[in-house]
Amino acid sequence: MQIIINHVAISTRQGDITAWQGDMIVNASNSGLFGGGGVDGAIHRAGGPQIAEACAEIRHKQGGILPGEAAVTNAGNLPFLGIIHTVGPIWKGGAAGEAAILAKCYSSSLEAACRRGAVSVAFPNISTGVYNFPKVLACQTALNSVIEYIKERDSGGLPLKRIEFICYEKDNAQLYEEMLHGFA
Ligand code: AR6
Repeated sequence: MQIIINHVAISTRQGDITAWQGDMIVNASNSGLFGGGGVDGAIHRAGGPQIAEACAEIRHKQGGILPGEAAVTNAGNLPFLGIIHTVGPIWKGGAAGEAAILAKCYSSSLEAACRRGAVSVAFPNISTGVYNFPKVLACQTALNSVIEYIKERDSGGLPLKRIEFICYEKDNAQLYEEMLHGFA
């Protein structure tokens, strides 16, 4: 499923984000950029120790990143221009501003991608694993945030041409298909 907004193609597919082909991928990291399980573990395993070394540098320089923020490292052995590490909110019931923080993860990551001149970027389903964010709300929040970001910008000045949501799990893949249809 693909929609085009302001000359940017937005699509979704099921798969492993480390095998994606494009300029930059986003990692669902933690505030210390320590590496962990889930998609974070998969990216560090596939990219090798250079990514963890770059994460350590950021940690030493600025003490990590806050939920909603993004930081860029090299991609190690992976064939990307870089990895955009963002930190999603831990779901605490919804009254702690979790949706706004999740929306900011997507906009901060797009901002970082644009700063590096990326033409294409792939997102995992941030916070929907061990951080336990409800999947339907996460999908709505992700799509709304990305679409708002693109609509607010002049497409002539936007390097991005392709944004893809890579869903590891089947239920998320179906959810993104359905919700993208709603925007078509
Ligand atoms: N490609 C794409 N998506 C994946 C992959 C993969 N290879 N592997 C898992 N996912 P999670 P969070 C999906 O738990 O909830 C880490 O330990 C997964 O199915 O990776 O943001 C960090 O260090 C789910 O839909 O991230 C943090 O401590 C989505 O990625 C913490 O987990 C996110 O699940 C962050 O938790």
